[in-house]
Amino acid sequence: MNQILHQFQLEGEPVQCERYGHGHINETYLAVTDAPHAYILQKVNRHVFPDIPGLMRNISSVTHYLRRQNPDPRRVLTLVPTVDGADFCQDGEGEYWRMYEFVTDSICLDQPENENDLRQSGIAFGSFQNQLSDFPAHTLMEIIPHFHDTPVRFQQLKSAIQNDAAGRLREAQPEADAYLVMEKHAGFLMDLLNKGDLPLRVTHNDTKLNNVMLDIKTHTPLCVIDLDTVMPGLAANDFGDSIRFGAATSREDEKDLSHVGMSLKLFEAYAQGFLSACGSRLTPLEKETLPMGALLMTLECGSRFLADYLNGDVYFRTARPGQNLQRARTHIKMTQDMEKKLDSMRRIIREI
Ligand code: ADP
Ligand code: GN1
Ligand code: MG
Repeated sequence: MNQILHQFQLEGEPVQCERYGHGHINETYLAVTDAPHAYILQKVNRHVFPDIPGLMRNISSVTHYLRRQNPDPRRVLTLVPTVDGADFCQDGEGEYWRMYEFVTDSICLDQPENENDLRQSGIAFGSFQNQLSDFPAHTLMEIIPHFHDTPVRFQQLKSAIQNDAAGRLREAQPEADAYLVMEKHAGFLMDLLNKGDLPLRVTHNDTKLNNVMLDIKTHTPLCVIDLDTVMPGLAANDFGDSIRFGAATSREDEKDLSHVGMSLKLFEAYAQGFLSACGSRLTPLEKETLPMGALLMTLECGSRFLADYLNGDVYFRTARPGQNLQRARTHIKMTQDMEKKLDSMRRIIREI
């Protein structure tokens, strides 16, 4: 690891480097030097991202654009250059590595401690979208085609069911059936997009609570992180993925399904934060589609967890056997809960 660390322009000599965080995709390390100075070192997932140099160009141009609006280093994710002045390096095995400044005096939550935490994350992701509203979207590479194209995600689930590559379908048949019943919702947003009724915006596309850094004392937003999937997308999807994760009454992989559901109070708190930061830029139809964004992001993510379980856990990082199936189960229950709460969600949005 020392060899990799020395590829970057560090302040001081590295004295510590250990695995860090709870992301499902990249391999993340916290590195500390004797300066002392803290950095985030990441091995970027080559299996998930087909064009890492292109991905790094996206991140570099987005962070430069954001920095022109706010030069405070805690307010924008900051890439640390390599000794050659590049944004990333490659090791002998062809793996790609990058480094960020560690956002100091910050906290990153896997679950909100209270409603205000979720409201603050809504402000963070809403402001992010707002700050990028005039960003030249055509210069961004589409990092993963069809990333939030729910009908395509259902095709991928159906292929996984058909191939049954890991021989797990028998065990997961009830879950597969449950997703296929809910497939009726899948085309809702893509149909509106294809008809030209919804605009594409520069969106984050992975708006989990643990992809935003809050100030450790005040729990107010510092910056949005995990910019790997920034590309043109729908406002409702950014809104919805935050609800999927942050407004859940349980963890993503809770085994006791009696704890699983969506909290309308947390939904309302996030919606207040998000709309206060970017509501004035959204069209009336975009605002109306926010509740369906929550339902669809939950349905879609759950279908991806199930497909990955059937494929043999090849995409999302798992910490124990069966974790992707447990994630898929919570997302069935969450989606069903959202189906029941759609009218209440719509009322909350109208009232805000
Ligand atoms: P993944 O794509 O695997 O989710 P992330 O970029 O989200 O990777 O990083 C994983 C975790 O590492 C985050 O949830 C956060 O806890 C931590 N992290 C990432 N970047 C920073 C940073 N610049 N400062 C502090 N913590 C960070
Ligand atoms: C992944 O990287 P992370 O853990 O922030 C995934 C998201 C899923 C999420 C589910 C690039 O996000 O799409 O919604 O897991 N990221 C990618 O928790 O696939
Ligand atoms: Mg992440």
